[in-house]
Amino acid sequence: MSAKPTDLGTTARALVTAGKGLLAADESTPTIEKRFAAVGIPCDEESRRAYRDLLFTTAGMNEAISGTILFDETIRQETGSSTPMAEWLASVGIIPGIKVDRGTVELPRFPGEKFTEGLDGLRARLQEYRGFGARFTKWRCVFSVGKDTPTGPCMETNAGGLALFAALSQEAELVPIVEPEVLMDGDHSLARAEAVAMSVLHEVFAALARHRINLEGMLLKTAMVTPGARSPEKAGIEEIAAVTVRCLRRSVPAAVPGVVFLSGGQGDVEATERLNAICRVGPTPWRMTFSFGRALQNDALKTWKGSAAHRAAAQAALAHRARCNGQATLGRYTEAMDRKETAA
Ligand code: 5MM
Repeated sequence: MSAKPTDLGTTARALVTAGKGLLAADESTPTIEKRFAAVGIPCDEESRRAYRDLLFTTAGMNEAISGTILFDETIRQETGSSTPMAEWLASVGIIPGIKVDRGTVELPRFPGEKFTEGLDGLRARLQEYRGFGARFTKWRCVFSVGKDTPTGPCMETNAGGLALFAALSQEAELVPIVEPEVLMDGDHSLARAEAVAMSVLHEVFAALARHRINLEGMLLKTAMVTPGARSPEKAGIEEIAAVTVRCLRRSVPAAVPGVVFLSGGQGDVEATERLNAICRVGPTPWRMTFSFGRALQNDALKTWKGSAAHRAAAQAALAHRARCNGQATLGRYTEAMDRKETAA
């Protein structure tokens, strides 16, 4: 066997090390602008740099964070101590990665459905990112759940894009994180969410197989299976955990080393509790962990408010959330961990 698959596999497995997960800090400029605006922080290149610097230099982060996903602008920036961001992360034992898709656009003739752009010129960009020290990549596509959606063409188009992205990443010796996100928006039931997630995953893994993807050298990033955010149906934590794991067992090949969850707009503690329950369900062939954006950063961002005076408190908030989620991956999170923090 050639050295390449082993190297990819080593990185992929390191990203899902027991007790650790990923920090998704790959918000594109329009997205981070929205997040900053919600808490009154002006958005410019320096405020974005200062915020990512705050996140990445949080002491002890490497105890619960195995890897961090960066955005194109961030991988070109430096920490306050003039160290390139990816180099800094690697120096504290956190694997740097990069979001390489260029966002979603309307799928022509399929109103309301999207496809993800970014394949043009990707081969050259991957070489550049490797030069910056990236060891993995991420590509996200989105599916909304409606009466007649996602449609077959939407699933096929996006699955094809994910497969080409994964193939180009592996060719560049970067571990692809394949993220077909089924959105939580909508009033659909838990059963419908599971059926859609299964169809999407079947389509994606069929495309990955056709494109000869090395499954041992990739990760899947997916949403937990929940009823739609506006659904009258309320599912309990244990039910969500059982359905999520059942859906994944029926769809994700055993050769994939890890499944990492996005938070998708769930509450911070809610996301931790559900992850904890998922990780307690029972043996699965792949490790499961978090790759949260909002559910890790919400508190830190609200605390920081763009002021250097609040930097240490914001870092403490991030470290706390990361610790809780790290414990959740071991099924050891308890509500008391969050009570203690509130009391402190
Ligand atoms: C951090 O948000 C990422 C998407 O950013 P853009 O929409 O600006 O491209 C996203 O891919 C993220 O990595 C995952 O969806 C996880 O984030 P959440 O907040 O859902 O945990």
